[in-house]
Amino acid sequence: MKFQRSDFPEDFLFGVATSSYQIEGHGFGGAGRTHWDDFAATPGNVVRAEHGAVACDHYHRYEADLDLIKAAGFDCYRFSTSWARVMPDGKTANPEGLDFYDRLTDAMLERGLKPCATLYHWELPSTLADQGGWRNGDIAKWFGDYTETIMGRIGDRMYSVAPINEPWCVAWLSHFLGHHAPGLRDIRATARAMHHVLLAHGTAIQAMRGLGMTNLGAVFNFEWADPADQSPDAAEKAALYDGIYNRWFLGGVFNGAYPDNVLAGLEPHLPKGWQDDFATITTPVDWCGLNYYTRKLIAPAPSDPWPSLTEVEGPLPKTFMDWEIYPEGLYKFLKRTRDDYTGDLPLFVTENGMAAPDTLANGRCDDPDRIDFIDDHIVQVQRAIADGVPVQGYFLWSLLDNYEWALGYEKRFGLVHVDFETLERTPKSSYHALKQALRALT
Ligand code: GCO
Repeated sequence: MKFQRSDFPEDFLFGVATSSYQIEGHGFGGAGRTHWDDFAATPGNVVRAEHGAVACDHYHRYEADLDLIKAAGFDCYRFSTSWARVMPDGKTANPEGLDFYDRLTDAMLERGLKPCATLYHWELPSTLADQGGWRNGDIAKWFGDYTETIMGRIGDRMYSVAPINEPWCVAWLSHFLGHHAPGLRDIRATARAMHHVLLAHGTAIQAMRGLGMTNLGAVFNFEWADPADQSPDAAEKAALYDGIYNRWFLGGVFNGAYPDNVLAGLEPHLPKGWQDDFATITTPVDWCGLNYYTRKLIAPAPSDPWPSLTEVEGPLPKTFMDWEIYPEGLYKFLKRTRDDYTGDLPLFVTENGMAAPDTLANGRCDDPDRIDFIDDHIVQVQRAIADGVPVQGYFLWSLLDNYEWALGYEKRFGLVHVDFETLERTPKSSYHALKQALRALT
């Protein structure tokens, strides 16, 4: 790596991120069926119809996985708790599930790792999907109850907690684009999910405040939107994409308002009295997390209904996800988030990383592109810090190769290679490089 720990402020945190359904093995420990199991069981939704029943078997191998995090010199582990493991029917607690997260928490603390929890990384219990899932406004209350159940058990030992990973994915990607569970393509469902996901966020923050918890945040994913050409129409559509993807969620949580250009399309479909919910949605948080991977070039699609826009292929080098590599976008988001929304609030890069078709050869896995990717994005974090943006940590996505949702197991994001036949773990060269960089001080 081109950086070392000593290039950062002393209390800057480095971590890795994972999520429950992507690594644990949802077939174990009495976890309930999720809408991802239903989505994957429907032909055409997921590559080779792959699902998370075994995944990386982290459920049984978590101690060895935490050893890997510790040995690399990371400070934090950003993990998630599965709603359907904790409450298989969405409402009744599963003692085995609570015990698992209790063991996992203690195993982190034994290793001196800071537990950074996310409460929802997309494991909606199927029973709640049956009741409309994110379309149903009652989900905020259901989610609040789940929050109290899981945090009532492990909340006393968390370093930080965020309720919901990537509200845009929960709402737009899953209800408008139909790429993720529940696979809907319905504008009314989308509008409701866009709003209810933030209402659930605020409700969970209030529930955790009620438990006396601190260091609570929100985690958003952002994509930089550039117009595909110089035309005013393309500029307007890029601004709309930015509104839908980025500003809706930041605006809701930090300013108590949604962007006008997005309301123009969604307002007719929002639930009655939606404005009243901002009192809950804007419940203060202690930090803001940014997940950042890429940018998009946006062009008008005049023959489509609202939002009448489309993505066009960009010229930059791409990852195995076909995502353009655009490190500067990370700097731009850190700066803009501070300037327009969060002010002095600490910011964390809660996810950044890339997929590659990594293979094992002679027991080694070389991933030089990932090393460059990380270096190039770290430079942008340093640029933001130099500009006075209060960035306090950086988390890699991900520790392990894992279940990349609709793309199944072939898009490898890990610092550690996983053989999905034997489940053997092999640290890649990026893991070893980071270990060097993070150890430099000690
Ligand atoms: C997300 C999620 C992860 C993904 C990762 C790569 O950002 O979509 O947090 O679950 O695996 O981002 O797509």
